[in-house]
Amino acid sequence: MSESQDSVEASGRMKGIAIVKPIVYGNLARPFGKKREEDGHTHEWTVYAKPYKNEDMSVYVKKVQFKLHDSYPNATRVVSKPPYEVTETGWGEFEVVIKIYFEDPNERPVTLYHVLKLFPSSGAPAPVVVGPAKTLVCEYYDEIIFQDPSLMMQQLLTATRQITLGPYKHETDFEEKRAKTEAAVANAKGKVKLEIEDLRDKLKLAKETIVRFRLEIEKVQALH
Ligand code: SLL
Repeated sequence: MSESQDSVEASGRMKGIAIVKPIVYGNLARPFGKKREEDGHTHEWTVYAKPYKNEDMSVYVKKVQFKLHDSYPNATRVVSKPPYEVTETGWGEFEVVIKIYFEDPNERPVTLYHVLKLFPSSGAPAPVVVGPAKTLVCEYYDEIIFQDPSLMMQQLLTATRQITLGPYKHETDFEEKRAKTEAAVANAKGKVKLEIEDLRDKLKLAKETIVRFRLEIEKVQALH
């Protein structure tokens, strides 16, 4: 069999191909305003995984499993069509395990971990607050990378269609976030560069000092 790029291997995988699917996952949380008498719940929340771009993920996603805290009845929730989300009420924050399964059973499921956020004070990053009901949004951008996908998966991944014909946007301005992150990285790079220059100068000085001392020692030894 040829070793050329993009060829289908005996395993049925398209060697040399990587398909990237940007996604957004996280949660919304709306406070009731006061504790609910019967169960002490304080918020209604929705945890989700969705495409970053206007694209119907159900073409290649088989199901999404959300593993909630054990205090919830049937803590493992399976959603087999979009929107891939779970809405519940509760009083506490906990880690939700989001597992995405693909149409191709040979494609390993992808697992995301999201700490459900209900309260604006706890932890970073600062959540976005939207709407009159003071709904909090805590979501993240990520990418699923399909390396050497099967022919079937490659076809599903590229046969995309839109979820909505209307505008498609997120609560979080990820472009702004990208710009800010890039600026922060550039700034950090500058600082590291200065630090390296400083250390290089110190090293140079130390080396020169060693040479000087060595000469001194040789001089003194020559006298004896
Ligand atoms: C905490 N470690 O102590 C976390 C646990 C549990 C969240 C949070 C209620 C579930 C139910 C609920 O919000 N559980 O009543 O069905 O903060």
